[in-house]
Amino acid sequence: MAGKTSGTSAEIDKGIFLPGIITILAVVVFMIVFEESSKKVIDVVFNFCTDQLGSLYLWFGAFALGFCGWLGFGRYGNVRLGGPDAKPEFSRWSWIAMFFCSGIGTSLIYWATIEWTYYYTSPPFAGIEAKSQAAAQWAAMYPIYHWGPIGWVLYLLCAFPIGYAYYNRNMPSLRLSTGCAGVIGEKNAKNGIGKFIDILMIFGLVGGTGTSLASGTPMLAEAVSQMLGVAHTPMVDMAVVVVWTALFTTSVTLGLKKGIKVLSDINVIAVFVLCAIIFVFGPTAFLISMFTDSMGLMLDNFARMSFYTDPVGRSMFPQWWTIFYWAWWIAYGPYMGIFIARISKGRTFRDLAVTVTLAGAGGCALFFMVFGNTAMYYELNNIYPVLATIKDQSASAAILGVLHQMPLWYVVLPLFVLVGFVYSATTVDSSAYAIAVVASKDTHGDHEPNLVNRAFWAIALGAIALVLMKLGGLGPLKTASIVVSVPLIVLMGISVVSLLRWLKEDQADLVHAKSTVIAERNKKATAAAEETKN
Ligand code: NM2
Repeated sequence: MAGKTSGTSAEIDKGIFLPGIITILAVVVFMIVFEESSKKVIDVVFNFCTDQLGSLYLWFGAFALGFCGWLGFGRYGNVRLGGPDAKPEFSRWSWIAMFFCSGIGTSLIYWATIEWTYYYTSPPFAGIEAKSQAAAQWAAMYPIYHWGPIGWVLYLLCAFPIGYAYYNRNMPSLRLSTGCAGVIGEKNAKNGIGKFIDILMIFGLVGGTGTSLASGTPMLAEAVSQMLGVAHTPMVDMAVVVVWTALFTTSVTLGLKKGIKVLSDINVIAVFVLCAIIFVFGPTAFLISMFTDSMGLMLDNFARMSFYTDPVGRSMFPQWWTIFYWAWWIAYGPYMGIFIARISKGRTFRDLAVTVTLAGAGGCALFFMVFGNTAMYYELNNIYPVLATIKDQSASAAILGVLHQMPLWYVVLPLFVLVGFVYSATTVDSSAYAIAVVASKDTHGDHEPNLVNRAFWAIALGAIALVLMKLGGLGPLKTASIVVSVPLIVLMGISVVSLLRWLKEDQADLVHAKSTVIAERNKKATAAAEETKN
């Protein structure tokens, strides 16, 4: 049933909006009141998920890669969201900027600078000695893998069923439940089961964005304090979250085209300038050479890493890193599916598969090449003690220390702060937008979700991060978002089966459309040949 829409805004679907808020509030309050016991429960569940179910994540990651590859290059590669004649709504540049900035937050620059340190000191695979040459090479490569193609296809997977249901099968809303409709039935997708699915997706996202905001906050607060020459107090942390909330609430209130798109465009330019400065004025030859080496190491070991569980040594490396990462990508998966689908009308399956995977993984790799390898260069050449600073002070202090060593640091630091702010703002504004889309009745045409709906979720996401940070209860929420990823795997799987059913059903039409195009082309070719003959 299509919802009533007024002007250019879509009516709020109270059936999702209210239970969504109530569930989130209930969980947050529960976690605050029963902090200790909820931490314990969640820890047990978390360990169970990563350890006992670890292989499931790895299989799912590999499956997503194979499936997206098949969709892109198999017989459905030419299927276009919105039908054969649909035109893209956004330029290629803005499209890439938007999906990249919506899926990646400030944590990229955080991890890009220091992820390698963990692998350098506790390397994967038996026989690689800590802090050895081999450890350095694996340490430079592994983060690129964790932020690489498998992560991006986990983001992309749901975009196919959700986008196809919305644009090609004309279902009224962009929701995970709609993406599952081919299996659970359209009726169930609209009633309790569907609502449960959507609330689960919202919940995963609240945890995910809360984590992003809270992990980026100390780093940015440290940077701001250094720039302004003030002490890094909890007040600075709070001010960072408040500025952030103002930024992404403004962006999401302005809407997709005037807010989110503009902020993403600005971000990508700032990021390129930042990376270019470090690349050109930094240890360029080392960056290129280490990156090249990483590519070889990754290509050589892609399958090994994708199925590495360390069943005998039980170092927990795969569980704490690869599996945890896959779960984190999955927690964002349905949201990214909705968001990518929303901005991808007029794009073919092939375009989606190739561009999202390559541009996404390539963009992340650029950061690791520039930030991570520069930090590693400083450590290996005794220019700055990254490892010791992390141990004695904090990861944020080490990141700032690395920045201070960088060429043109007085330009780099403010740019870093700008990018840091905008990066998570573009993640949270699109998250708030996606939740608002899910909590709307009908967003077809130019109908954006209601203004109150959009602004509400933006402020709510900021407020939750703030409350939890202040209470120190973010750990459980972060873990909870990982735990939610288990049912999300099942739901993402169901949405894939839905898509296959729809494609099969519609195949007759597709084959017909294709043969019409071929017949048309043949006719034109014959006519042209006739003309040349005459
Ligand atoms: N992922 C890409 O804060 C962020 O960067 C959000 C993190 C899932 C590891 C995404």
